[in-house]
Amino acid sequence: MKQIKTAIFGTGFIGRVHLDAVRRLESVDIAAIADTNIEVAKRLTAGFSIPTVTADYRTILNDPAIDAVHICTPNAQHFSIAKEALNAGKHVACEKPLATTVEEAQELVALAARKGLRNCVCHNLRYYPMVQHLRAMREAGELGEILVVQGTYSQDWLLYDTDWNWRIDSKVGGVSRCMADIGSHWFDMAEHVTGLRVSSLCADLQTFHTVRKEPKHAIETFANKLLGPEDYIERPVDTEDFGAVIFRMGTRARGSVTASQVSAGRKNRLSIEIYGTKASAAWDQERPNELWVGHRETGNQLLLKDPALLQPAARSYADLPGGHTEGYDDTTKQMFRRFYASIGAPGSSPEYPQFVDGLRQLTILKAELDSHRTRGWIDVPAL
Ligand code: SOE
Repeated sequence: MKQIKTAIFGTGFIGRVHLDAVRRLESVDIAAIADTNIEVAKRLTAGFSIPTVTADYRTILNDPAIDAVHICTPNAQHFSIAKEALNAGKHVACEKPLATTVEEAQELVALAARKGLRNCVCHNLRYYPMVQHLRAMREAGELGEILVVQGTYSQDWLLYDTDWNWRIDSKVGGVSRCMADIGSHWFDMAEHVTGLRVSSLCADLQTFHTVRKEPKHAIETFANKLLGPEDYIERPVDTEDFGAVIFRMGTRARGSVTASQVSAGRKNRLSIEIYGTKASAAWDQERPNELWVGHRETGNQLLLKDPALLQPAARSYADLPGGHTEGYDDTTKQMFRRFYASIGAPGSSPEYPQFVDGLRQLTILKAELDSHRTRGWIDVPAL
């Protein structure tokens, strides 16, 4: 198979995750890295023998040898860079949220289709092996009809008013923070696993810190815990710390979820519980290799990840034998493996979240923002 040449734009927390994931794929070479902070980019790539490291991503887009690009910049730049990349004929893997508005996302979906280019939006959390097992259990009818879907996505890294990150600034991160950043992962997983669509919702959002102290110098995502009080400037905040959503999935299924970036002790807890007419199942990202299955008439089960015991449809998402933990990094590897396989196999069906899934999440997000503003229920259009 042809060796695919790719590039990564942005070298923050998630750019490094992409770099690690792509380096684990045999058919792909990382040929270039771009970051406006060239020193950070050089530090990251030192020792990796990546031929091009530049502050200007456009020089990479102009290079005909590059087949694909990864967009790992702050959210507000996703739309314009993805548009330029597609127009330059590159396949695109873009971090979520795909854009900051529904209209932008629609334009990207249409452009990618017109150009016939592969497009991926990074809802990687679908690809934990036990999440795929849960999906396959539901497809096999083991849960029965789904009645209730509930959960949370809770983090604590923005609990204090001294906690800062570019996502807090709506001009850089977009008008929504908590719901766009982590609520979108939860809804993507809920729809992916249940096969149902959120049809209407009612949301309540809250900004606990309407003023935060921004560090005088740029810091890495999650690295805010290391600074002292003297290092800050006060800034007004217009993005939410928390959201609660109740929702309907069609005529019968009902659900609720909270997303929070101010929940002490919860580091990255995406938890989802699905209650069906035959059985229930619950999964927690902080214990990703376990799946709880609940029964009415017999004892409950705690399943441990073991490829030999997974549903056949879930097996290819586990690369290691039972007892060998697979985690967050592995989900991105699984996603990009399928993205690059599709580039090497024109005409094949994509087995990863595409721009249309990014558009879906922006549609749900818009409904959440409208609902919060109007204090009422909002219908979520089907795509
Ligand atoms: C920060 O909240 C963040 O890094 C998100 O941007 C990711 O998508 C999520 O996986 C972990 O938390």
